[in-house]
Amino acid sequence: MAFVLAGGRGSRLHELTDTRVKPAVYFGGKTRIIDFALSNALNSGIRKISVATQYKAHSLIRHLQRGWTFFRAERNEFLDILPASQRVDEGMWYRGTADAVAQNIDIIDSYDIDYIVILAGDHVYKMDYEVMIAQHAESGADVTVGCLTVDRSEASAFGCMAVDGQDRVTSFLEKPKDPPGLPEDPDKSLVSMGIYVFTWSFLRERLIEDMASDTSSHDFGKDLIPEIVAKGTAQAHRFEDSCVRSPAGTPAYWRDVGTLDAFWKANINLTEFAPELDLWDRDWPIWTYSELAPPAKFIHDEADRRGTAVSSLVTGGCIVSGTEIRESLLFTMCHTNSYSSLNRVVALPYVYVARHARLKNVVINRGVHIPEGLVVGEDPVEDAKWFRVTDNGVTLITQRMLDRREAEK
Ligand code: ADQ
Ligand code: ADP
Repeated sequence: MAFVLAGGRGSRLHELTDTRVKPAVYFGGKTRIIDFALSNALNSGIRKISVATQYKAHSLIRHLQRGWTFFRAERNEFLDILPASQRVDEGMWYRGTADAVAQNIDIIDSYDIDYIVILAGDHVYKMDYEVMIAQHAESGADVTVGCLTVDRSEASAFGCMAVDGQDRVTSFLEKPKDPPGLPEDPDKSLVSMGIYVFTWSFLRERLIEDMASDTSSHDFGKDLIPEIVAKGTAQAHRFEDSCVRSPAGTPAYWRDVGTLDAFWKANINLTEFAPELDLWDRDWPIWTYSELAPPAKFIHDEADRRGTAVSSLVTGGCIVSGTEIRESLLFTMCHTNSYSSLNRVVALPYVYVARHARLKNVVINRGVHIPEGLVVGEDPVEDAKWFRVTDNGVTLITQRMLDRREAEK
């Protein structure tokens, strides 16, 4: 089975996660971030999936209920939503990632499984978990940890690992201030993807011990994994061996879109001539709940201004009327009007852009109404008075920010 952790907030996305948890944040035009982990599981042949939720889960649960209905109960297939519901003790929410699994031990027992894959619901990548599970079963390790190589300058956000010649994990440091480099390349570090395969009987025992501990923070990365590594029974699995490359031969793609800059960039990258993440691969589809919508429409206005979108992704239900759109991504049901231009804009569903707006390097939250004549992306000091502007010059616009601006102007 796959157990997907989807309870943490994702605070570095700021107002994008004010009302929804990070796994429920939209990504790529039609999908949400959690769809990648769930689709990987489904495409890997896993038909028993649980999703643990906690923080601001309504949007996520609604998405799963509407869209994730691909399972046949008759064959004992399911997607089970497991909200923190004080099952073990009154007043006790999920205290950490390991506790989110521990509080559901009886439910997992009832699934009658041998192996469990623990996944985070907040990364964008394509991976065949079957390869990793097979490696785990063959090696006889207590846990197999998915890992990849990143620049050492970024590694302090991760669990950093060292391995021996057989890829047995010899050390694991959760988010160290000064991450160790690779022996063969000191500028790179080997880090945990937060993906673990356990033999259930082993994990079950460890979780019961961990639940009773007063000193543990009940977290995989902080507590369980370092302990197992110290015993010498943890094995590394390399993402390169199981990542789904489409087209074949392209670099292994994995992104934590946890900051506004990373979120904006990964979405805008999809508009490139040959994006590193191929959403068009029919062999590894990203399943989702898709809103019923008519085709996107591009129209000339009455003054014969052309509605155009070049190097862009425009989703169903959009109306581009007399607007010039470049290198942008419009999610479902956006509507833009004459004399406006959008340049490197990520517009979530149901964004409305009135006339004479000029927007550049912007993320617009769902349902926002951009007022007539709004200019963003040309004067960062003015933008920062009303909106959230990142160090890299990406601006996030929400309706609340616009309402405040309207009230104070
Ligand atoms: P983090 O990225 O810090 O480190 P963490 O905050 O533990 O990840 O969250 C992992 C997943 O669990 C996320 O999907 C989150 O939504 C979910 N989650 C967090 N708290 C939860 C709770 N109380 N209940 C339910 N779900 C919860 C981890 C590892 C690192 C590794 C990185 C890779 O600890 O070692 O390098 O992931 O991103
Ligand atoms: P989604 O993320 O599914 O597109 P919305 O952006 O419309 O949905 O809302 C995200 C979540 O915030 C939903 O759970 C919704 O119920 C909740 N929500 C939306 N507007 C408000 C509001 N004004 N006050 C409180 N909660 C809200």
